[in-house]
Amino acid sequence: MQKKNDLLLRAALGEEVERTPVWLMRQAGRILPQYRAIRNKLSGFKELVQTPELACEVTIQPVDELDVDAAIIFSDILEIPEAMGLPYKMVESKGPLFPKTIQSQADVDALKIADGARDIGYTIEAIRLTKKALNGRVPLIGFSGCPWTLFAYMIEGSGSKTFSKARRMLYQQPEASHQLMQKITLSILSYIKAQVAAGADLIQLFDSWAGILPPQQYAEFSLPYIAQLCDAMDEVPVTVFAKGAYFAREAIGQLDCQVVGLDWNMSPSESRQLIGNQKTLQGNFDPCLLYADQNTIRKEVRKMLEIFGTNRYIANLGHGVYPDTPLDNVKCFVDTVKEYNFSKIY
Ligand code: 1CP
Repeated sequence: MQKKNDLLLRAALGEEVERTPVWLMRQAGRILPQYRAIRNKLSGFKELVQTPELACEVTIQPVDELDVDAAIIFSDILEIPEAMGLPYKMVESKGPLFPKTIQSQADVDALKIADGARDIGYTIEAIRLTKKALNGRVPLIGFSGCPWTLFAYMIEGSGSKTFSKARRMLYQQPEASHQLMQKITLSILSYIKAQVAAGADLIQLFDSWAGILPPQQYAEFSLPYIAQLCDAMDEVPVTVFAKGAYFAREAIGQLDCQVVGLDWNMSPSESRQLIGNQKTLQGNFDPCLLYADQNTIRKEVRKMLEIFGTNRYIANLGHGVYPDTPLDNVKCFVDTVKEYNFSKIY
């Protein structure tokens, strides 16, 4: 039997590890030819998400191909808005689109609180299948978008550079905004609890659009809801990745989570100082550096590992890997982390 790899979980909990665990955000996806082969046979992205056997297969592909220390379940953050009553389409090479959006108190009232196990049962089933297929090989990460990031898509209706409609809503209808945030939070909670019950070993919360809010609004409309989620999740470690929220690092350090994700704009040493020693840090290699030559990649990875140190650290990128990144460079990133000589710095 293969040896159980629980490096990620031990690092998340602050236990000693023989080497730094490594995985990549968006590792299951278009960087892998195996993924593209499956994807091209289907009607679209949603068919892949909603077919548990296929979602399981593409979740395991990067574990086989890249030998990373974790799998992340293949799904999307937009399953929750859909489960609450706002269906989306994934438009090829453009991104998500919600034909109906939330604009008023009446729209908020009409949404339901999702029941994760029932309404997103296909991903819960995919977790069950993946957990069984992995058989302890590496931990399985479950995930959700954070309330603010889901709110942003539900108001805006699609991706956006500014999310100005979503931000406008916070100023014009603060009460309805809080009510929506609360409904989203309860939906997320039901969903991540179901993920854990199905076998997820760690939950990562993505606040991908954290960085577009002013600090005060982030403190009012995002953090309290993330805090509710962290407070209610004591079964497994939780990672909070708030992209661009450099201004909120101190407050994120106070959340009841075990891991804080950093993007590539955040300095490791400054982040450690602001967040404190009680959290594991995750990140924060610039995904664009993976377009550089491999000597540069190796040099920069070692630099990153030296700065973060061996304690309470998980190696990753500062955001998702870009789909056209050369696969050999992704492998170079993973292998350099795994080959790094710990003894040198003891
Ligand atoms: O063509 C394709 O196959 C679709 C591309 C794709 C993929 C592979 C989308 C559309 N979603 C996913 C999977 C996905 N999404 C995962 C799978 C597991 C893994 O990481 O390997 C995860 C964790 C997500 C999460 C997600 N979806 C986030 C949060 C993380 C982040 O990158 O910030 C966000 C913001 C989304 C929305 C989304 N889904 C897809 C796209 C193109 C977008 C971004 C839309 C925009 O521009 O705002």
